[in-house]
Order: sequence, then structure tokens, then C-alpha cells
Amino acid sequence: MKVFATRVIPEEGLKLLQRAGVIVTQWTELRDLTPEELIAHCKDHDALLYAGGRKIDRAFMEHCRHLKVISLLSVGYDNVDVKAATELGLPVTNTPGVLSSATADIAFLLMLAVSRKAFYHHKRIINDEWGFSTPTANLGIEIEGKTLGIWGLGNIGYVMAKRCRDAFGMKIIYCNRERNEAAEKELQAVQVSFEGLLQQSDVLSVHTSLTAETKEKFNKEAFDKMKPTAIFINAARGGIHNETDLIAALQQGRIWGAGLDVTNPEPMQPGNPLLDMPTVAVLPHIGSATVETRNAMSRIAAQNIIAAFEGKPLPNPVNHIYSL
Ligand code: 8YV
Repeated sequence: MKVFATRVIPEEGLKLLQRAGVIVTQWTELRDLTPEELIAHCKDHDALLYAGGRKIDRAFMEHCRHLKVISLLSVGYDNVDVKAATELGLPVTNTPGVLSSATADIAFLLMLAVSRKAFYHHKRIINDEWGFSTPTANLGIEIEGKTLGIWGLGNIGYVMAKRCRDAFGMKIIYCNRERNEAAEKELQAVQVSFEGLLQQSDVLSVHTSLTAETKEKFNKEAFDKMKPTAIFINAARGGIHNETDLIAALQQGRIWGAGLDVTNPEPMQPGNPLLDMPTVAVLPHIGSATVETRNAMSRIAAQNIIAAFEGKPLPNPVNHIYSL
């Protein structure tokens, strides 16, 4: 059996596939495959290992209905039209449960980097502009004892909340569709409304998936309700914030700072005003980008493929969200 991968895949997943006798073709160019190239490559492969690139849409799937599985190297599955896949009988799988710590670490890093303007100061040193002009210039703000608001207190949100509670004694509030009783018990987290989250958070960190409901949920109306001293963190999906509204909110002082591991759109274009703001920190979607986590993800992606090839139940299907 043969797998086509849209990116070079981490070693441990590759080895797992090869030990199972699977032939793996990896797209090694830095540019994304065109839709036509992806179809052409998948025509003579039995599975797709999607590790980034253009969205996998219905048009692709209608040309590649022979695939035994579309195995994502990610926990998020917004880069695939899962509804279409389910209607066309194409299994889609993801890699849950292994990237919560790595991604929460990036959210935590961004919170600190923004609060102390770290990326701005680093850039000043690179530009040979060392130090402060006066004792009150370029000051940051402190995190100790402040309120962390989590939108989407799932696995990643829980780790972020625990890091912040344990390290900085932060008060945890959250807004979820359902209660997170473990967080309430272990972290003394308090469930609040979306309005309450906006009004009470000193740091508001987003940890939801990107869906029709969450798309651009953080827009002008939301930012207007946040504290002018608040920091907005998004290490989930760029599509959850409206970037034009975010830029305006920062420029007009309606919020204090923003830390983004995801942008809208991606990649962020040169000259984006966010890149010149002292209270903004931007990273290129590296939430899961550690040796340990990417290897763990690739092992799961490989296991999903092997199960599909062996006709066994898929360990991590996502089609059920459309209950077909
Ligand atoms: C990247 C992520 O997608 O898992 C997710 O949903 O956003 C990240 O892990 C992944 O690193 C791309 O291969």
C-alpha cells in the first residue's frame, strides 16, 4: 500500500509506516501542492497523510474517492471539508491527546512575551537600540494574581489554565458550552458567560476549534467589551479573530496587547501593522512544533493509516461529527 504526504513527516511516524510495509511518498518542496498536483499524486496512492497545505475540499475528494483514509497530522480538522468527506464515504482521522502541553506552552510564552514586550525589546537590540530612554518608557505589565479567561476549556485550555494558576497564582474563569468540573475542582475555575469572560479577563486565551460558530467570534464588538489593559492570546486558529478589528482595537487602546501563534490569514503578510506594535507577539503556528510532540502526532497519524489499510476500526476518526 502507498501513502502520499503533503509535507515531510516526522521520523517516528515514517518509520512506523515503513515497518508496516507501507510505501511513503513525501512532498518535499517548500511551496504547497496545487490542487491538480495533489489529485495527480493521490490518484496512485491509497491514503493521504495531510500535514499542511491547501484545504482538502470536495472537488479533490470527488477525484480521490478510492483513498482509504485522509490522515491528518493535526488535532484540528478545519483544513478538510469533513462534511463532504463523510458524504463521499471518505474516512478522516486526526491526532488528538498529544499536543496539549506543547500548544499550551506557546500560549503561556506569548502571554509573558506580550506582558513584558519581549519581542519588541529583542527587535530593538537587533536594531542596536539598547535599553530604556527613561525609567517609565517601554514598561510592561505583570501577570501575578491577575485573571486568566479561557474560551474553550478543553485539553489545551486546561493545561494553559494549570500553568497560569500554578506559576502566577492567576484566577481562572472560562466560557464553554459545557461545564468543566475537573477544572473547577482542580483549578478552582469559574464558568462565566462570554460577556463575563470579555469583561473580567486580564488575559483572554482562545482554545476552541474553528467552526462556523467560532469563526471571527473575536471581532470589534468583542474587543470593545474587553479591558483596555487586557491581553488577547490566540494559539488555536487565526480564523477565530477578525484581524482588522484586532489591529484597530490595539491601535485605539481598547485592548493592551495580543499574542498570536495563528493569524488570519496565514501566513501573515509582510508589513502587517501587528508586527510593529510593542505589545504584540506573533509566531508562525508553531504550537505543536516540538520534536517530542510532532513525533507523537506522526505515530498516531501512521497508526490511523495502518488501521485503515488493515480494515480495522480507525483509532481517531472525525467523521462522526456529522454522524454519518
Ligand atoms: C498544526 C495544529 O496543524 O494540530 C493542530 O491542529 O494546528 C498544529 O498541530 C500542525 O503542526 C501542522 O502539521
